[in-house]
Amino acid sequence: MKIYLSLGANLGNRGETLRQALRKIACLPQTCLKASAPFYETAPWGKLEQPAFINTVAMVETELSPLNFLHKTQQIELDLGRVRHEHWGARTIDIDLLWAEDFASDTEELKLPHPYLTERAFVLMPLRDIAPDLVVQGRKVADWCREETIQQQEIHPAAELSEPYPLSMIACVDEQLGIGRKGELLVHSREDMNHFRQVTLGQVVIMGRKTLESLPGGRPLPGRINIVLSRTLVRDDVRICRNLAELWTMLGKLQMEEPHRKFICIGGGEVYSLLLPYAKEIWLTELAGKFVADAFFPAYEGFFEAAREARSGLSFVRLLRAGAFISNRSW
Ligand code: PH2
Ligand code: MG
Ligand code: MG
Repeated sequence: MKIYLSLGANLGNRGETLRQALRKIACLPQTCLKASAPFYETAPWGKLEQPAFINTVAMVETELSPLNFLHKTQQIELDLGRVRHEHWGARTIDIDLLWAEDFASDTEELKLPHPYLTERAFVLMPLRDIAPDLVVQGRKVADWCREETIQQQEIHPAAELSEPYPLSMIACVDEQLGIGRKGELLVHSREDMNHFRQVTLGQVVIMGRKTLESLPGGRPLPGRINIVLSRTLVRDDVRICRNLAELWTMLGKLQMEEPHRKFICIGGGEVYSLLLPYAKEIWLTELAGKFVADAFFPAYEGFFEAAREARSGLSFVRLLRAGAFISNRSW
C-alpha cells in the first residue's frame, strides 16, 4: 500500500534530522521508500511563536498496516530524540501520516487522510513535488496549491539543507586527476566530446567563468541551461550565481519549474572542489598516462563504480555515492 507522510523539524540540526528520519524509514521492514521531496523552510503554522521548520514529504510502499506503520514512525521520532512538548509546539522531529491508498481512519490515534492536509502549504508544496496529481478531498494536490490561502503562507526551498538537488559531475582526467592546463583540456577526443554531449544535453550545466570562456567561441552550451558561478562576471547569455547560496536558490526554482533536468557540474577545478560534497554521481573519462596539468579534479571518497567501459583508449566510468537513499529524482 502507498502511504504519503509529512516530516518536520524546528529544533536542533533540522536538515540532518530529516535525512536521518528518511534513512530510518527506508530501512523499515516490508517497506520501500519510493520518493522524497526537496526540503523547504516554512514559517510556523498554528502556534506562531516558535522557530521556523524544515519540512518535506515522502512516499513509501509498505506491507505494514497504516497503524503498524504509524507505530514504526513514532519509534523513529523517539530514536531521534523527540520529547513530547505541547500540542503544535517546537519539536526535533515530527512524522505525520498524510494519506494511504484506499484507506481512511478516524480514530483518536490515526486520522487519514490527515484533517489539515489541504490547509497547510508546508504539506501541500512538497507533496506537489512528488504527487501533483494525487486527489485529496476531490481535488488534485497541484490545484490545492493554487489556493490563495496556501499561496500566502511562507515557504522557501531549502536546498542547502537537503539532498534535493544532488549534483552530477562530469570530467576528463589523467592518472593524476589532472583536468587541464592553461585554460585548455589535456586532450581533445571526439569520443569524449560525444560522451559529454550525450550526458549533458537537455540538462542544467554548472560551471566557473574560466570554463565558460574555454567553450567554443566562449559561448554557453546549446540545448542546455547554462549556470555560471562567478563573483564578477556580467553578461546576459548565461545565468549567473555569485555564491553557493544564490546557486541553491536558482536550483530550487529550476527544480520546481523543470523537475526532470539533472544538475551537472562541468568544471573547472575550483568549482568541482566547491560542489563535490553535494555530488551523488560522477562521470569520469580516464586518460591513460600522466600529462602536465595545472588544474585538477578533487580527490574523491565514498563513491563506488557503477559502470566502466573502455572505448578508443579511454575509460568511461560512472561513480555513485555509496549509501545514498532514493529520492524523487531519477538515478
Ligand atoms: N507542524 C505542526 C504545527 N505547525 N508549522 C510548520 N511550518 N511546519 C510543521 O511541520 C508544523 C507547523 C504540528 O505538527
Ligand atoms: Mg504534525
Ligand atoms: Mg505528529
